[in-house]
Parts: sequence; structure tokens; C-alpha cells
Amino acid sequence: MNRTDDPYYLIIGLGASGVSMVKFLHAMGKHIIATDIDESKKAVAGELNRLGIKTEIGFHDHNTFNGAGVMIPSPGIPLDNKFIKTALKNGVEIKGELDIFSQYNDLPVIAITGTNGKTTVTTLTGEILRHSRMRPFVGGNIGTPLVEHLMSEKKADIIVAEVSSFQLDLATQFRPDIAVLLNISEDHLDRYENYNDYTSSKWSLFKNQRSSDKAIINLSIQGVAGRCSELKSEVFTFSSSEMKNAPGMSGDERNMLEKCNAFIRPENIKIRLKDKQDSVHARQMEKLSGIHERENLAAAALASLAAGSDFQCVLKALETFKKPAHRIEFVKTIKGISFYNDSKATNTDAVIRAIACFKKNIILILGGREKTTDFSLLSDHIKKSVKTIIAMGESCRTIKETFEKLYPVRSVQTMKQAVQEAFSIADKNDIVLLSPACASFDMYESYAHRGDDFKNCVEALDRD
Ligand code: UMA
Repeated sequence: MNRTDDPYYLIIGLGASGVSMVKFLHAMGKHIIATDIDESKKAVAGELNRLGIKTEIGFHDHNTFNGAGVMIPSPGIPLDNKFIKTALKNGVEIKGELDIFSQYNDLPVIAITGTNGKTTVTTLTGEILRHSRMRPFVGGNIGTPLVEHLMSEKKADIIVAEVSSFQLDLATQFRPDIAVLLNISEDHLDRYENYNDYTSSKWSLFKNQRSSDKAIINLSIQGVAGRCSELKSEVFTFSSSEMKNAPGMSGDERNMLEKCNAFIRPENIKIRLKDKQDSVHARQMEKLSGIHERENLAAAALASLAAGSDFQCVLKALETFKKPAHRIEFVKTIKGISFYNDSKATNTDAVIRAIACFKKNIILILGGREKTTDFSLLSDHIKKSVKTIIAMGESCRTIKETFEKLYPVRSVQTMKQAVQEAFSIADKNDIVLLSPACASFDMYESYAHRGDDFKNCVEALDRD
């Protein structure tokens, strides 16, 4: 196909992101072809065909890629995909959903990224803004693609966007008014050449910001002082009191810590943002108990205050806030054994955070699809608190090889077996924690699907 004669948009992938993008660009009168490698997308494609959109399902075709004017891959599609690479060599332009969204959006944007905690902070920020009588559209990596706002009849006055590194990798125009970086730890190393590339992707959230924009950043992120000195935006920081004793802090980092805008201590979080100054006390944040959860709260509070909210609204939102499911979610206690679903823990840092919430006696269910994960990062934490590891999924063998000389490891094939095995070896007051450190796609459609299976298996135990 000759590109100059027929410059269509090629939407690659018909998951949540691709389908919304197709519908949006179609509504904007653009010429579109959509493709998905997965045969099972035929039903979705049928719906698009009825709108007059051409689809190629179950295969990708070099001709279609090479003939496109612009290709828009879904965030989950690696950019070293051979069809994409060849089309790029042939001069086809590539765009990501954040830039398409920015092109048409005229509302202020709060964008939230980080390895862990994005969904919690995005949700809580949305809640605080709602209490402030604002009408936020909450979307992005959290599940509702951002372009849905552009098609919605519902009035909004601010966008709260959860943003992933995959989305950032194709962002050249995206410029959030308020950008939040929660934390960075090892993740997605199957997609990035190395940890440094992943880190750079996260920091790129700030790259288009101007001096009138705001950056909200966790001081515990490695190399934070150097990175912050390069930002054009106004920087606000949050930190936990534990950082005071952190080894290897530079003089600049100590300086930043002295001046940080939200300081987290066991008894309270002291927050000050320009003329706004107050504290959230421990009793007001019982639902968010771990250090990482308090960091999430500090970040959401700062983002909301920066967007014009006030402390009363932060407190009101906290009263009604429910943590999103699959994050250290209490399921049930059966015969004194408590079950927790932390299926969203798809990297080692998230597992470390979960383990830290329980003092000891944990039976840990680990495993799934690996992302070139270094499981040994868990060793010290497992040593302190984990009685037995139950390994499942594609990474079962790697987990066994990493830990079996040091700790008891049992391998299982299914979630049902994992739950039954855990229950059979647990003593009263033990914790059974599903916190896999892996993606779910070897056995499930998503982490939510995996978490639901875990919960169903626990419920089934209770019925037996
Ligand atoms: N596909 C192809 N060709 C390929 C490979 C895949 O056509 O070579 C197709 C698949 O068959 C599938 C589609 O691409 O139909 C999947 O695309 P996708 O993985 O981007 O999934 P979406 O359903 O569009 O979901 C994406 C985000 N997924 C990822 O980034 C992996 C969702 O984040 C997001 O909620 C959604 O867009 C809406 O914006 C999920 C996620 O796991 C929650 N994110 C990662 C994370 O949080 O760690 C980054």
C-alpha cells in the first residue's frame, strides 16, 4: 500500500486501549485500520466493522504496517515488535495514546506514575477532588483509557491520569500540569534493556513541564537530587522519617529532606504546600497503615492541594476511601488462618512492602509470568517473616532454584492447590499471602482475574 495515497491510522491491539482509540479517532473522522494478533478479538472487530472500520484479526501484515500514515500501538505491545520496527524503518510515524489525548484535551491534568501505588493514589486523588466540588475524570492505566473522556458527555474539569512507563515511552507532547512520581523499583525488565532505561522512562513524565507546572516526588527515589535539579517545574517532595537514617544520602538530598512538603512519621503526616499547612494524624489514616500506604496518601494530598483542594477535603476523602481490590486485601480468616490477596504485587518491591505489613508467620504464594525478575531481592525479607514459599506458574522453577536451599518451597500447578496446600501447612494465627512478584498472563487474563481466583479458592475452602 502507498502511504501518501492513503494515510490511515493503524491501531495495533484491540484491548481496552486500542478499542477506545479506534472509536475516538473514528468519531474524529479519521481513516483507520485496526489489527490484533489474537483470533479471539473477532467479536470486538465485528462491532468495529459495523462502524465501517477495516480490521485484520489473528495476524499482522507487514504491508498494512508499512502503508500506514501513523501507527498507534497499545501500551502492552513491546516497541521491538518486528512489524513495528520494519514500519518505523519505512518512515511510518508512531504515536502513543498520551500524545493523541493531549492533542485534543483542554483540561488541566494530574498525572501519576511510579512502580507501585499508582492506582491507589489516582483513586484517592480523584476522591479528594470530588470532595472539593471538582469533577475529575479518573482514567489511564487504571483501566479507563484517557480518550474515553474526549468521547464522554459527562462534564469534567480536571483529568486524573494513572500513567505507566509503557505509555510514557511514546509520549513526546504530553505535559501534565501536576506530575507525581511515587517510587521506582525493579519492574518490567523483560521490556526494558536495563533498569536505567526503565528509570528514565518514569522520569520522562516531567520532560515537557514548564516553570508554571508542578512536580511531586518521593525523596526516597535513588538519585532524586540530581534528577530534580534538571526539572523546569516547581518541585514538591514527600518523605518518610525513616529516610533520616538512610545511608548514602547526599548533602543535597539531606537539604531537600529538611524542606520536604509532606513528612511521614508514625504518629502523623505533616503537610505544607505554600500557605496551606496541617497534619493528618494516625487515627485519621488507619486504613492506610504501611509506610508505602502513607506515602501514597502524602502524594495524593499534595497533588490535590496543588490542584486547589484543601485539608478538610483530604480528611473527608479518607473517611470514605476504600483501597482498590487486590492490594494486600483481607479476604477471610478460617480456623485462625488469615488470607490476604495481593495479586497486584507484580514486582519484588511490592512483595517486600506486603511482607513488611505482617510481622511474621507468612505462607507466601509466589509466581506467574516472569519479567526477568531477580527473586533473590526478596531473600532478606523472606528470612525474617516467611515460613514457607508456595511456588506456581511459569516461574515456579526459578523460584525453587532461588530459594530451596534456604527455605522450604513447595511447587503447585493451580491456585486451588496453592490455597489448599497453604491451608494444610498453616498454624493458627498464620498469614497466607498471595503476593506473586510476577505478571499473571501465564495463567490468567489479568492480575484481577488471578486475585478473584484466589478469593474464590479461599471461599471454597471455607465451604468444605
Ligand atoms: N497484541 C497484538 N499484537 C502483539 C501483542 C499484543 O495485537 O504483538 C494485542 C493483544 O492480543 C491484545 C492487545 O494487544 O488484544 C493488548 O494490549 P495491551 O496489553 O496494551 O492491553 P489493554 O487491554 O489495551 O490495556 C492497556 C494497559 N495494559 C498494559 O499496559 C499492559 C492497561 O494497563 C490499561 O489499564 C489499559 O490499556 C487502559 O489504558 C494494565 C497493566 O497491566 C492494568 N499495566 C501495566 C502495569 O500497571 O504494570 C503497565
